Amino acid sequence: MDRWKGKVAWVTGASSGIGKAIVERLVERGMNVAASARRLDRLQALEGAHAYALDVRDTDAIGTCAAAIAADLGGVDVLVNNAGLGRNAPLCNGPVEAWREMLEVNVLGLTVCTQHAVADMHRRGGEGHVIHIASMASHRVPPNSGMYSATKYAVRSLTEGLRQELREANSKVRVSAISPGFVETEFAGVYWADQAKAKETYSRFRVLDAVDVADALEYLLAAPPHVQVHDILMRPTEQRS
Ligand code: NJP
Repeated sequence: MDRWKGKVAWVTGASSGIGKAIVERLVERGMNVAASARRLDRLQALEGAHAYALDVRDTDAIGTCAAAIAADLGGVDVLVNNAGLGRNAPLCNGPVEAWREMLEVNVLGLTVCTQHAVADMHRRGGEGHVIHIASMASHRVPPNSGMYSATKYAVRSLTEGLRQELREANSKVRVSAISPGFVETEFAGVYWADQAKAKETYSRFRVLDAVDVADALEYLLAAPPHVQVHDILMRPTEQRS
């Protein structure tokens, strides 16, 4: 990890859960971290990170945020596309607005953040790394998750699509994904809009902690420049599906 010391990481969705754990880890490893999300107060409480209010559904605002990070910190070397959500929105009767939100955050927002960050990495001429927080739902469709899973299958395609474009351009920038199963965060509360159901989701067996995902991310970053790990699939040991 030493070669990333003093380099700039942009972590989206940094106000809770996996994003927050990743910010804390990268600050600990000496990176200069830009943390973005909508809840600015939460970001400002993250010690040692730089806070940027950003709703990734607003694609113009993503450009403004990327420009602010470049002005403040010099530009991005590592992008962690973590902002994401699921909603309980079945295909037969779910609200279109919930589908739209998942598509805009998990797919479109991630893609626009990537475009800005990769341009930055190339401008800076150095190594760069884009890491998408995907899901085990990128690899099989869990019950009642048709649209959420569709957005995460899209992330899988966007990982490989970007890898191909970067190869074509002889870029030194690497792209990787992490596909976790259940992780105890605010995710289930957002998904069910019901705290009792959220608690139940994480109490059936020992689920992953956000720091377990931060460990996987550190492995991706620490791998030598000639090693590009494509995707890390990780489940709680007791998870069946
Ligand atoms: O969930 P949570 P996780 N604009 O709810 C942000 C994937 N994953 O840490 O804007 C900008 O604690 C939100 O910030 P805020 C999952 O799909 C998880 O588990 O302030 N940011 C918050 O910081 C996602 O991609 C599990 O509300 C927006 C963050 O996203 C990633 O892990 C399993 C936003 C969500 O934090 C992190 O989620 C799996 C917007 N419009 C994949 N909307 C799991 N936890 O079990 C949301 O397979 N955010």
